[in-house]
Amino acid sequence: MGEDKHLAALKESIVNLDFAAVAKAAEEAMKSGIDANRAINDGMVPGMAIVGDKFEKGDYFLSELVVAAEVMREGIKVVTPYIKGEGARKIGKVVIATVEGDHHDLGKNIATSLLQVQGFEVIDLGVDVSTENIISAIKEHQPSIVGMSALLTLTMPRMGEVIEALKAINLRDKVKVIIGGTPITDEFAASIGADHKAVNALEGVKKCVEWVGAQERRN
Ligand code: B12
Repeated sequence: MGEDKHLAALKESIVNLDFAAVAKAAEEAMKSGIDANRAINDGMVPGMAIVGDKFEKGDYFLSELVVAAEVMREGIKVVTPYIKGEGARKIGKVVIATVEGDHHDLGKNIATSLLQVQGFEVIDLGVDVSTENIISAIKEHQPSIVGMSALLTLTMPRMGEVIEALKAINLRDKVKVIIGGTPITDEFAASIGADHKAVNALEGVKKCVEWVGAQERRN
């Protein structure tokens, strides 16, 4: 089977809400040597995008979104051990959260796994996390990077609130802020003063590695 066929099988298994098929497609993709990040970004994520379109058109209901998310989680579980990284060396600390009012966590969880594989210590605060709780975690853990995820246009402004709260307590210049999620644009990131908008989890994590590398060179 060619690479495209493996990616198509991953995509279809998510669209078809098929647990057995996603596990099989993920295992076969890994056996054939497909990069785990590619399996996620070019196989499973496009499948989720189709599920989203179906939901918008009324072909799928909320219950189907819930199942699709579980199917994708299953696929990610199979490919995660294949993600190549730095191993044991700890290179930095990241506090990560999905902002208040938002329960979408697949993207945040992928970013978390990739960060850990790259050697970051990740404090994952979970979903629906208030600005107050994000700020107190930053005060407690003193990370060099804060990652936030939002999938709803309604919850995106919470990211700006966190940045404003950081400024108010003079911590803004102590942390880099990276944000992600489908509705987030570069313009939005610039408008709230975030340091970076992740194109996808892999690109975002590369930016984090770059940041800590630059910091190490300065120290
Ligand atoms: C799965 C899903 C759900 C699941 C979520 C399950 C879960 N555990 O996450 C459930 C069923 C719970 C759900 C609920 C709802 N959903 Co929903 N959902 C989706 C769907 C289909 C896929 C989202 C997803 O997981 N994508 C895959 C992941 C991997 O992509 P991602 O999050 O963007 O992450 C990637 C990057 O953005 C990046 N990234 C993301 N975050 C971060 C953070 C950092 C730090 C970094 C570095 C990178 C990074 O990395 C990832 C991989 O590359 C989308 C449709 C879509 N096209 O996005 C709708 C969608 C987001 N949902 C939508 C809606 C409306 C809802 C509900 C309001 C529905 C309802 N009527 O109740 C509720 C809201 C619940 C809430 N309060 O949050 C709308 C949002 C519309 C809008 N513009 O606001 C969408 C767009 C569907 C649609 N087309 O209408 N949903």
